[in-house]
Order: sequence, then C-alpha cells, then structure tokens
Amino acid sequence: MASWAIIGLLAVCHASYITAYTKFPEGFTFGVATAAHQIEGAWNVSGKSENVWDRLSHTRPEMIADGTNGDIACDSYNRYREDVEELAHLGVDFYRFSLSWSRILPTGFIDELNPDGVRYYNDLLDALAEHNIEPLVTLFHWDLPQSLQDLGGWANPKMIDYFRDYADVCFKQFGDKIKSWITFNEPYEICEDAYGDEKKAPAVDSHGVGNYLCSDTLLKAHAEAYHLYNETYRPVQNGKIMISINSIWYEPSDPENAEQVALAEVANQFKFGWFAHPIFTEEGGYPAVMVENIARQSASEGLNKPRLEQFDDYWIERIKGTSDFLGINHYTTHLITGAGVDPIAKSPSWLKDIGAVTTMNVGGDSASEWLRVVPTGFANLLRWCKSSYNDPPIYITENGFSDRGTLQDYGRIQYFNEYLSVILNVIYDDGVRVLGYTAWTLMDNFEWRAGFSERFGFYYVDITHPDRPRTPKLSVDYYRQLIANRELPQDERFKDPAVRRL
Ligand code: GBH
Repeated sequence: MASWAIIGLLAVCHASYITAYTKFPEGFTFGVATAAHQIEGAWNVSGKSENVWDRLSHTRPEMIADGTNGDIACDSYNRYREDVEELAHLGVDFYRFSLSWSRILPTGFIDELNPDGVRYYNDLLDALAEHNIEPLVTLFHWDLPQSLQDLGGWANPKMIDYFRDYADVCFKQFGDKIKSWITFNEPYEICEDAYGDEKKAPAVDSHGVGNYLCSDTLLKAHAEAYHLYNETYRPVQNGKIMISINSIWYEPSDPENAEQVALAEVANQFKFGWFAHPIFTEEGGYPAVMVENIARQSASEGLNKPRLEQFDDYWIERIKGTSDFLGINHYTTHLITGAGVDPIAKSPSWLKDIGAVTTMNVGGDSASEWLRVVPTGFANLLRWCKSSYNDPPIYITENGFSDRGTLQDYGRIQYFNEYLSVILNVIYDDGVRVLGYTAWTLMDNFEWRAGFSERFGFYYVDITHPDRPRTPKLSVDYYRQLIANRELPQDERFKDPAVRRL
C-alpha cells in the first residue's frame, strides 16, 4: 500500500517535472550574448587587422558550410545602436559581448592602440549605460590576431605575456565601465577544435599534441590576467572576473551499465575537468585520470614524455582559485556506449586518450547536428559541478538552440523553457547556486564553420540585404515576458500549435 503511494507520488512528480517551478529567485539576472567576430563585420576598416577567422574564411571558404564569412556579418560595427535598442526591448539585465583583439591592437602587441577600435567599444558601453544594461565582457572569443597565430598562436608559451598585455590594455581602457569580465570563452573549443583538430580557426590539427600545448598556455594566460585584475584593477574598479567553460555533458547510454557510468565520468573530466579542475578544485592541476591516461598512451606511442605536461607546484598554485564564478556554456548532452577507441578518433588525440566510444543522444533535433534537446543532462551537469567544485557560484554564460531561421520559433521557446525549468529545479531542489542566465544569442550571426546556415538568434537577420535588417522572432516576446515577470511564461501563444492541438 505504502509503496504504491510512493510510486504514485513519483509519477506525479515526474509528470510535473518541467513545470514544477516557474518563479526565479530574487536577484537572479538575465542577459543575452554575442561575440565580436560573429556580429561586428568591418573586418578590414577603421584600423582592424586580420584575425584567424578572417584568414580561414578567406583562404579556405570551402570550410564554411555556406561559404559566408565575417566580413560584414550583422554589421554591428555600424549598427550597434540597433543592437542596443533590441537589448532594451528584451529588457535584459546584462549584455555579454566580446572585444576584438585585432581591432584594439592591430599588431597583436601593445605598441599600437587603434583609436577607432577603442572608440567603438566606448560608444557601445555608453549606449548600454544609457539603457541601464550591464556589460559582461569577454576578452577572447576565438578571434586571435593572425600576426600572433603566425608565431604559433596558443601553442606558443609567449602568448601568456601577450594575452596579459592585451588584458591590461582592456582593463585600463574600459575597466571603469565594466564590472564583469570573462577571460576566455570555451577553452576546450580553442584548444581541441582549433589546435587538436580543424573544426575551428586556425585549424592547426595537431591532434593529441597542439591541443595540450594550448591548454598549458591558455590556463597560465588566464591566471595571469586574473591576478593582474585582482591586484591592480579590482581595488579601484571593483569588478568580477571569471572563465566560461563549455560542456557537452556525457552520460552513459545505459545508466545501469557500470563501465559506461565510469567512462562517462572520465569523459566529463576530459571535457569539463580539463579546464575546470585546475581552477576550481582545492587540489588543482589537471584531473588525475587525464594525466594517467595520457601518460600511458604516450608511453605506448614510444614518446619519452607525456603529450600533456603536468603543471609544476608554482603553476598549480598560481592557477587555482582564479575565477570569481564558474561560467558555464551549455547546449547539449552526448552519450558513452563503451570502452575503446571511438571510430572518429585520430591517433593520437584527445578522444583516443579518453578511451571511450561516444554517440549522439536521443532528443529533439535542432539545425545543428551536435545539438539535441536533453534538459535532464543539464540538470545532471549542474549537480555534478556543485559536488565536484565545492559548490561554486555559477553563471550560465551561454545556452541556446538553432533552427534555419523561422520567425515562429517554437523549437527555441520550448528549448529555453525546458532548460530554464531545469535551472529552477536545481536551484530549489539541489541548492545549486546559479545566479544568472545568458541566452545565446541576440540575433542570427556568423555561426563559425556553419556560416549562417544554423541560426541561434532572437532576431532574424537578412544577410542578403545591405542594411542587415533584424526581425523579431516569437522568442523575443517570450524572453521579454520572462524577464519582465521573472517567471516562466505560461501563455498558450508560446506553445507550438502543432503540439497544442494534440
Ligand atoms: C558556442 O560554442 C560558442 O561560444 C558560440 O560562439 C557559438 O555561436 C554557439 O556556441 C553556438 O554554437 O559539429 O562535431 O564539429 C558551443 C560549442 C559548438 C561545440 C559546435 C561543438 C561543433 C561540434 N560547440 N561544436 S562538430
């Protein structure tokens, strides 16, 4: 009798899982995000120099799905006032955008400060201030000056100094107007996709080697920028600084299968822990399983030292604790099916070093092959972050859904609704300290190698028109209402009529 009651109760809880909570806690903040190269355009005017994405899309256009590039993109360099109007319409608390290094420092170094670049960001910051929108500013969202790539880019340890110098210029020029900074957007993408593969510019594809050289440099560069801010700028500017780590979350394809469960943990350590463990644990350094697996693989390959170098004690201490919040970019969950070498893994490589076979999840489709709708995975990731990193304060710095650009974007609305429900659940039921949420993205933009073929925006952008007109999608109304009421909208008009009729 009692057990039937419990089963009944569980069934009710399960059915109401998605709509259990609707109201966001006091002080929870909402924003939207963009990145310089994806929206600004003006790629070679007003003193901006070439970056690695300019180089890739111009010299290897076949690598971009629709052959587009960032030359004009959404033309935000000229139309940022329209962007700010849209932000004001949405009613966001903050706007996350990134600074273009090659626009501010055209040589890559501090010997030449580009006055037009500095003016552009000051104008944008002033326009935001007029509308009471807080800036959340990313120093590096993938658009490395080509001049620095010519010296090896993130595989070159000198980048620690160059990045620190660039950060110094940004803190000095803009820090009076910016209270929240992000050093790096998605270190995994920067290192694995761009130096361990050719999925991102500069497409170096030094699999199993370049990716680990990159992480060594990037984590040190991050720490140096943090300490610089902390010691020199924070006392006068009073801001916060963090890193945004991305997280395709891995789960066992069969939750009862102990081997898959263990391998999913290994995969999450390789993916998220690679950059989170050195910064957010008390122990510091790379996750033990990464160090072990890579050492074993490297020895079997006949190398005399592991492809991943461990940090020495100085750097372990120097990197530890260098983020005021845990920034999480999250989109989707993938599955682990068993031990072995993934059929798509190169040799050597990060994926082969994991030693697990991965596959796509079941779940609603988006326009991006890698992105399926799996809100339960998000809940598991957030709980895992709480327990693995000593209950850090968390900002979701990206989350979003792609389609082909429809204005009746029910898929996007449903995605946001389900993923935001998960946030409410983990806040109220598990005590995960999620403080704010950033939707990706303000408007359809240059989606890297997918060009404009996969669209994540609240606003539709017509890239065939010279004025790049922006048209609000239905999700604009949804997010605007959500922010105004601090509550998940319940309106029927946000539900897909095809589903509503059922
Ligand atoms: C974010 O990255 C970026 O920060 C943002 O700039 C971007 O526009 C947004 O997401 C949407 O993609 O097809 O197998 O080569 C998200 C991270 C992006 C990870 C795509 C995997 C492709 C994998 N991911 N990526 S694959």
